[in-house]
Amino acid sequence: MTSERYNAREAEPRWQAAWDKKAIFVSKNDDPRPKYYVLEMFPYPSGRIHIGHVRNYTLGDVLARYMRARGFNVLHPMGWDAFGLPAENAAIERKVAPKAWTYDNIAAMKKQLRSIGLSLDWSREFATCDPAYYKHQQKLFLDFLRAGLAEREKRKINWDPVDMTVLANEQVIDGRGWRSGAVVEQREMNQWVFKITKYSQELLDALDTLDRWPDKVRLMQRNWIGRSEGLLVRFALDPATTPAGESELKIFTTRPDTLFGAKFMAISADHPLAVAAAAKNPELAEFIAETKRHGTAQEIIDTAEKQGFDTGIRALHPFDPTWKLPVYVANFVLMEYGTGAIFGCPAHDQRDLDFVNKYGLGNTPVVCPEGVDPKTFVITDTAYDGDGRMINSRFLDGMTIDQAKEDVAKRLEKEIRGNAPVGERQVNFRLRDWGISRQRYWGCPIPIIHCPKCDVVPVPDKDLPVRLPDDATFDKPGNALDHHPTWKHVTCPKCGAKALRETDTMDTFVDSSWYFARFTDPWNEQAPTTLDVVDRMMPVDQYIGGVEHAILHLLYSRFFVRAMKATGHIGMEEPFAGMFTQGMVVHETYQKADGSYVTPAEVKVETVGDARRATLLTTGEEVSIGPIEKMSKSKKNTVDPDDIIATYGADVARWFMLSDSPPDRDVIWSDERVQGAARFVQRLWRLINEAAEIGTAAPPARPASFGPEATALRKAAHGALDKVSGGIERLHFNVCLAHIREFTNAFADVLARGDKPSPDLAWAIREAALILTHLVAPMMPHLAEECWALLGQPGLVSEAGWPQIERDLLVEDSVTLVVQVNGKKRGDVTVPRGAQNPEIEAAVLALDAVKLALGGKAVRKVIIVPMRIVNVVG
Ligand code: ANZ
Ligand code: ZN
Repeated sequence: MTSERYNAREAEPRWQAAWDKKAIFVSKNDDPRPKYYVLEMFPYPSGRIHIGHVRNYTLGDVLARYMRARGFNVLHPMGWDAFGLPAENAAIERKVAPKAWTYDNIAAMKKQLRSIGLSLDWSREFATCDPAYYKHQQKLFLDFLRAGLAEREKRKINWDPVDMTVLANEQVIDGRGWRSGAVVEQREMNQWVFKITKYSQELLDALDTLDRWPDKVRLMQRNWIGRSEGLLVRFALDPATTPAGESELKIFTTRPDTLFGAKFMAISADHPLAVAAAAKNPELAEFIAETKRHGTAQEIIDTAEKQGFDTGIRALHPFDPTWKLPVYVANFVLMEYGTGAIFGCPAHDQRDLDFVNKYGLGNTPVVCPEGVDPKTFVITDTAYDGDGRMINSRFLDGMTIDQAKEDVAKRLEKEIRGNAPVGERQVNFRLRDWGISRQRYWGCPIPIIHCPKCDVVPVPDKDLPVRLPDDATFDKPGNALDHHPTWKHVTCPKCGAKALRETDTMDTFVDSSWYFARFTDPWNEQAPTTLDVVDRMMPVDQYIGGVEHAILHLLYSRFFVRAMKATGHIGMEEPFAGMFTQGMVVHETYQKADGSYVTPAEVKVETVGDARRATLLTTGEEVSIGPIEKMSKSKKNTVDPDDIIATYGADVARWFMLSDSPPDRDVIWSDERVQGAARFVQRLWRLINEAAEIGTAAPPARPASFGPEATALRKAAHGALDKVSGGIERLHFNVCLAHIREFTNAFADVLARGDKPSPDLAWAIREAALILTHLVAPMMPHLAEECWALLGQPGLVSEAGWPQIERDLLVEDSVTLVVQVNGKKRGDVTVPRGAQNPEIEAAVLALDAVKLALGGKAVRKVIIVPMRIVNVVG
């Protein structure tokens, strides 16, 4: 018997090499078996794999290995989301070319990924910064342009005058650029946009079909798309107060029922009426300029104090021309939504209430909650947005909200002013078209040429790819493509005049919006996809990634696939049939007395009594144990996958990642638990060694019958097989691991009995060892290969089929029936499966509870509902 320890460091690279040599994870597009596409969100090549990657890829790998064993043609590819700002920052800070930096990182991370033992098809690998990839992205852009799905549009953007770049809303902090600190300007600039709003309704409706997506992700997308039904209302303006040329104000409301609670009108700082009013009012002009400086990000608007400026203009109530409402310019009204103008009803909208309380405009409640006396119902600091009946609303009084909405809509639709109705029903979406222009070097060039004569000219398909120049320099702020001495100077493909290339590149979210489709045939040089292949291999059956991508990446991808369908590049709408969002890896934090953080590797944690105490390994200085938080560089609470793998091996890291919490929850990194996983590996190895030795004595053929001991073991083995199979399919990996541990314990008990097993038991022991090996193979593939070899099996467990479950071993031996006396439950009874009625009857009548309930009365009848209930009638 071997007592040798399992040596992961020696075994793991050996098995990785064996898998590579046989290319068993390479999937073929002409494989006739049913396909299964597992994909984890591909990484950004930042330089190193972090522990979150290990979790993400392990989850996908378990599923991929399992489905492969179940006989599917599994597609499990990997690539690199390789464009983006960090490469340019590296170029600025370290004077390395973005391309060199990126590919060095890819090489380093690929080596790390290999060390985890993932069953990836590397033959399909690509990086999105490869011209061989982005060439097709440029082709897709041009096809979208021809189909009206891409457009050039003037847009308001945040401009950082120091960094000379456009900033995303998230990069504007208190009105200043996040890097430069310069006051951000709002500029109108030509931007390329994808027309995602053409699909607003469809993207919303189809969410209902995505039944293998988390509800929370679908809800987030629903809110992001933000459909609302409402009414457009044209308010007439009092001519005596209104700048020349203006006569009405159009607003959008979802609450036309509250019209009689109106106290003011508010318009956006960008609204034409605001601009007109400011022309003769310098104070107003200053207020508008100040408001714009604050930026337009939703969060800024939501959190900033509500501020307004009375323009002096008065609007007339649509149901009462003598009722005049002041028109304010307000910082909380966005130009990009609805009409950029609202009427304010403070009693029923918190924002409006905050506003009137500041400016002393008062409020009138118009919806009264059921059961509250309208005479005493007042609103002070908290708006009421619940249900109720209309009050203080003339002809609407007594109606429900819905009735009032309908009544107002009907009346205003019928009322004609000028030659248009005053009210018009409208559906609005929050979703905006996707602006993809970025003033950056390290991104996919937009294949457009600007000609002084022909205006915007698409680069002809035959000239693709438009390649990034390798010799860009980064010594000036702004876009290196724009600074390049020659790159942008071209001749117009239409007329031959001197022309300029578009120097904006695409948002990197474009790169990740179709990579999953490219993986199906990355070898096609002619087109982005190969139709019959992409339609056979897509959709992704199980996509796995972080919830931080629940909105943008997943929504953009859903749009992109629709646009690809419209332009003939794929035959379906939805890219991801199943979506899973994994939790984070978290760790406690350690801080020295001076507040600086130290890494877990630098401290020793001890448990003294009930308390835990942490000290610095080097000096023994006590450090405080802080809260458990997401691993981050700033808090230094990270663990390095390389260290873990070097110390314990990849299988231990994988096992730990799977074992501790459900995969959609956060997992707390714990050294003790990792050591527990390491002990389990050794234990399993010892058990398989013992079993292997016993197994050599087992008869080669399956015995005709099994004794009770062998049967019990076989039941445990097949029971575990059944539960683990179902658990993997539902991604309940932590539950699977609990079943494996339970079965391992049962198996260890049998082996511990020590006496020479009968031939049938020896056979069952060998079977159990093989099943155990299969069960751990998706999670700890290296150890499983080692066990497989030890058990004398041919080939590799990674290419072996999943064991057949013997269903009759899953059937329980006994059944439990509910016992009733005169229809009332009095207990239950357990009898052998297949027991006959007289036997059941005797067992029931022998129960104390039954005797007690009968109270000496004679039994008139016993009714037996097979497998379920016994009713004694007395
Ligand atoms: C009057 C009113 C009374 C409103 C009330 C709400 C409650 P959703 O559901 O998101 O579509 N609104 C309209 N356009 C706006 C803009 N450009 N900027 C800021 N707010 C705007 O929201 C629609 C509601 O948001 C509209 O209904 C409008 O205020 C406001 F008791 O009109 B409501
Ligand atoms: Zn031209």
